[in-house]
Amino acid sequence: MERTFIMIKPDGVQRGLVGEIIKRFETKGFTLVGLKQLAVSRELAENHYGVHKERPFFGSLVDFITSAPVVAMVWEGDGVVASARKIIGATNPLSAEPGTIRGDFGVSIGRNLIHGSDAIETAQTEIALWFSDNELVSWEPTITSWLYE
Ligand code: DAT
Ligand code: MG
Repeated sequence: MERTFIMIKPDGVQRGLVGEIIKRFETKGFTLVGLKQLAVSRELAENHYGVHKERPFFGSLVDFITSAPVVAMVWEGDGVVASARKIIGATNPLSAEPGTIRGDFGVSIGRNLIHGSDAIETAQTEIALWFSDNELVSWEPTITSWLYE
């Protein structure tokens, strides 16, 4: 079953949006298989955002992500990687559609509340970076037959 890595960034935690954000993935019908709050080390932040190393915003992005706790999660379900990106919305919250997390709760690109893996391969790399195997719980919700035909 497909899995994706989702992280509520420091602004989402500080603004008390953890429950609201989790609720959106939960009520959609995805399954939570990993969840933890953590203070992110510089090393982990630089690794996670390594693809943006040469971008002018890299330093401030790493500063931001390490500035306060984040909530890291792994969600599972058919098509969860692409669907989660839709639930999250466009990178710039001012361009993100209403009804998306960034569209409903954000106003600036450097405070866009949440990260979601952008492809299945990226998700696998990010899950391995943020979670050890024994932190992930495989389980099948009893309501599965009411979600999938
Ligand atoms: P996304 O988080 O939608 O996958 P991304 O991978 O292009 O977006 O960029 C990672 C994060 O970097 C993004 O969530 C916020 C920050 N960022 C991206 N572009 C930026 C910019 N032009 N100015 C400031 N921060 C930016
Ligand atoms: Mg990205």
